[in-house]
Amino acid sequence: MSIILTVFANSPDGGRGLARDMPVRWALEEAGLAYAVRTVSFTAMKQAEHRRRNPFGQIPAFEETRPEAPPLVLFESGAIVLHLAHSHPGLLPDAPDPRARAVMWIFAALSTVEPPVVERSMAALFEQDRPWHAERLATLHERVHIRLSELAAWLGDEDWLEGAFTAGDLMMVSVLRRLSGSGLLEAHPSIAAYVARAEERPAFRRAFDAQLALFTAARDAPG
Ligand code: GTB
Repeated sequence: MSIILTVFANSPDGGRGLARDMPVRWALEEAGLAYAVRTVSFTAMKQAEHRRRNPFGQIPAFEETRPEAPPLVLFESGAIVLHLAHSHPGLLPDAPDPRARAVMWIFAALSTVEPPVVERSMAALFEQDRPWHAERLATLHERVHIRLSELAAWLGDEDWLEGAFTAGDLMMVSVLRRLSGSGLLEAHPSIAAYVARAEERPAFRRAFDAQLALFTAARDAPG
């Protein structure tokens, strides 16, 4: 089996590992799978060749070549992580009920926690010059705080959402990391500690270092 992950040639995240290839890289590392990287520019991302991999002209895209079956091409970071978690040990419990609960947390990360987090990032990045910016940002911060408080109440003193680390934690932490630098995580110490705990995992470090090396090489390339 060989895997190719398509990622930004020049990530706008400044090497902070905030783009959506990061949860996929992390899942690949947790599962112990080797992969190659294909880079795309912002222009190439919108061309027909890449849109065959991701119809929305975005990263990530994932291709898995297997000897016994036609290549599998996937987009959507959550779907890719779920595919890896289902097909390789290490990211989901084996027992059906704990497995279903871990999958539930992947969806909770993407459909309940992520919307206010992303809306806040977009407002902070692109709406700074609007007269209503401060008021809107305060509203969005409040929405994020509500989700973080609810998550902290669930987590309590536990290390992970469902006892042992799963793909649900991987996806939740990937979403929460988009708050880094906003000061919002620090207001919820148990959530900040949860994110830090996940970032200490060797698989996370390998994934982070790989995307940083790519970012640094692109930044330092002549021309
Ligand atoms: N739902 C899809 C998924 O999860 O795979 C969303 C994919 C997506 O948003 N991809 C973005 C993209 O390709 C990159 S990750 N954008 C280019 C385009 O649409 O033309 C989002 C992202 C971008 C930048 C930062 N950053 O600078 O910190 C963080 C996250």
